[in-house]
Amino acid sequence: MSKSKKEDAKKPALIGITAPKEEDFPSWYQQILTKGDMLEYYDVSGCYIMKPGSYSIWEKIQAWFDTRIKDLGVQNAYFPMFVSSKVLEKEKDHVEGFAPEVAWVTKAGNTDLEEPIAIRPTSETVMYPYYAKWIRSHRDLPLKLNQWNSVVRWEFKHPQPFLRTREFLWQEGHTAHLTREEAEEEVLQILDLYAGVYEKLLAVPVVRGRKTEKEKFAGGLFTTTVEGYIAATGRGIQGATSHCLGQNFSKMFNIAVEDPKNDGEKINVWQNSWGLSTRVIGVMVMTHSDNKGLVIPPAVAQTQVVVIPCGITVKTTEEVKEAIINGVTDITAQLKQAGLRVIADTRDNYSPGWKYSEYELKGVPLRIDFGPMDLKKGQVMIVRRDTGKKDFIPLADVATQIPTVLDTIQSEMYLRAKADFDSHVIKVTEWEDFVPALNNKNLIQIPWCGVLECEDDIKDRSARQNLGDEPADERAPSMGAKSLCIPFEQPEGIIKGETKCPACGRDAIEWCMFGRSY
Ligand code: 86X
Repeated sequence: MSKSKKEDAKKPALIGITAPKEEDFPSWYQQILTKGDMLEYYDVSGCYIMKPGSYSIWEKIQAWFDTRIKDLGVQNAYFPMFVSSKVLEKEKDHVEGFAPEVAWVTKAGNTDLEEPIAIRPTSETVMYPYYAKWIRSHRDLPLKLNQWNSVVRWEFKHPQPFLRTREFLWQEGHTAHLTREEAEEEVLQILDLYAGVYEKLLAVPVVRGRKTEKEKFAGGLFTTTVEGYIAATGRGIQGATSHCLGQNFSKMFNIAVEDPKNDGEKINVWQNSWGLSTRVIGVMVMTHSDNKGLVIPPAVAQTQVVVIPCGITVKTTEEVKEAIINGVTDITAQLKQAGLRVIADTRDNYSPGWKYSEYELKGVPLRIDFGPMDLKKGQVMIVRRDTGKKDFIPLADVATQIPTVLDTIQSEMYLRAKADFDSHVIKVTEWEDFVPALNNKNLIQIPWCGVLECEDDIKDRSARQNLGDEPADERAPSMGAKSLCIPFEQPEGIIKGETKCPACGRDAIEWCMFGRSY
């Protein structure tokens, strides 16, 4: 005992989160990630190290999504990360707006390359020339390939771990179909899987919808999206996108087959592309975590349960001590047997209190304490990370009840986040209510006219009304509102020819969700 006391004295005190989420969100986010052991800063701006604490979450997402896209007939492949300038620029229109973000390799050692080589910011131009080569007959369709890779976009906006990084991990799926109907069906199937990643795995609610013409991927026909909400900042965030590309790319890259019905007629294939990135982890962290540290939903937590021996003092007999350690080992084995991800922390050079703080920081969903009193009563104490609520469970029921408790945590985390999101989506029908609602950290739905100029106007007016001299960046509340999506689930209340768009007075067509956004 005296030995471990001494060791304790040498250990640096565990410093918890010192920036409150409500008062200094940027510092809070930084502390949560580093002290929660998810992330390490790096000396290239906009690049971060994903430690096992976050990478394991990505692996869970990969496993879930990968299984489901394979059920849809998608296969994984890997294409090179380098793109020749000739190929990248082949597709001028698509690349034009993005050109400033493309990173180039210009040298090998001290020698200049003959031609600079781009690093993929996305893989359309890398993949589609080979789609043209591989797709020769309608029998080669559908072609459905996905890759799990990283891409590089050299952005100059303020970087943020997970949300905006210069290199990020994602999956990009690219499929080719004979018919428009088949392509469109897949767009929505994938969007549902994206919603599933958020709602089922990360316990984060999203709104499914379609991007406006202004916000869609310009290279495609239409873009569907899942939109999230960061309650702490009141900003919307694009969660993932599933695009119906139509025939734009297939015409450009000459991806065509002969019509199986009409002899000899050439048909350009119908394409989709869809992507989900490690941004999801940032959204999850911002949604659930608190001033004690990370709060990770059980479905993706690397460790779902930690079992800690408690109440051992100098007065505890060897016999009781041994019985407690054996109990902890047994509980752990039973939970492992029940299929849970569980660890026992039997280190004797850390106090239980120190361990509690550590697992709170790391966001382990459930803690089990086992001490002399529990031994006597044949029970364990459980403590939920999300609510802090304590409860007792009979030792004999641990293997059956703990999985249920984890399911409860998962669904209650989702329901709390959903209630928060729902209460911050405000329907506005008078312009005068728009900016005040925005300033109260809401997203806004308006009966909208669908006109591009009106959308530009809304952005300008919602920015300007917040006079002041802050820059229109990241931290500035004066940033204008963008359209986030036209939700698939439309509220009632638009009467054709009667209901007016509150921003411009034209006839409203459908409800559109606007907000400040990431
Ligand atoms: C748009 C479109 C699409 C496959 C997805 O959203 C899902 C997965 N791709 C990506 N996009 C670009 O096309 C793009 C192109 C260049 Cl050259 C760039 F530097 C940045 C880009 N960013 C987004």
